[in-house]
Amino acid sequence: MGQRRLAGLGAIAIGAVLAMAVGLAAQAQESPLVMGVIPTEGLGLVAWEGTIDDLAIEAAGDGCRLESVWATVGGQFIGYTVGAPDFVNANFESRIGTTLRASRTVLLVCAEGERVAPAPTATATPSPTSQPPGPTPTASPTRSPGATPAPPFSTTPLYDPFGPDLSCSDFPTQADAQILFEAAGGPGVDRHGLDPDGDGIACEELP
Ligand SMILES: [Ca+2]
Repeated sequence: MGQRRLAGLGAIAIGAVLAMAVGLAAQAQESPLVMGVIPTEGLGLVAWEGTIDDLAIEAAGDGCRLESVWATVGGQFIGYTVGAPDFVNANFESRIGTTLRASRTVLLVCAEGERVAPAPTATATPSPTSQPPGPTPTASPTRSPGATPAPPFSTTPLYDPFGPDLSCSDFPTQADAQILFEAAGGPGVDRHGLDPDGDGIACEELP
């Protein structure tokens, strides 16, 4: 009688274990976290199928800044310190490797009191579009104190408007001829014959 009841309980227990195993197997297909819960800080015991780097990313997504991963080999704890130089983790890498198997349960250590905000995308990398600040634009050159501004357009005739007769060839530019032309009475009076066609513009041929 008593033995039968025990047997019944044993069957239930075995059934529960089987159900857990099936559940874990189903979980294993969906998530690299095969068993356990990643803590936000302190210790956690998990079975992870994948690399330690991926585990660190997953942990960061859960609010854990992963400090180290510990596993036992031959009854001895061997640690992998995340982010440490290769030589620090050489023992772990040579005996376990950086890719964990679901069959191996590892101990996680999340940084205490430095809970990181769960990142929406754990693989977020610095934006490639962010560029270092470019050279600051150089200050616009200031006019040196000694530099005199270009003189305003002069309206002073090069010659005496009422002096000796002039021709277009006496002027370097049309503007110079025009000034004298107007000073001498142009366009009403073309004293020097600078506007033979009478359109009011002296010496069109000049530059
Ligand atoms: Ca003319």
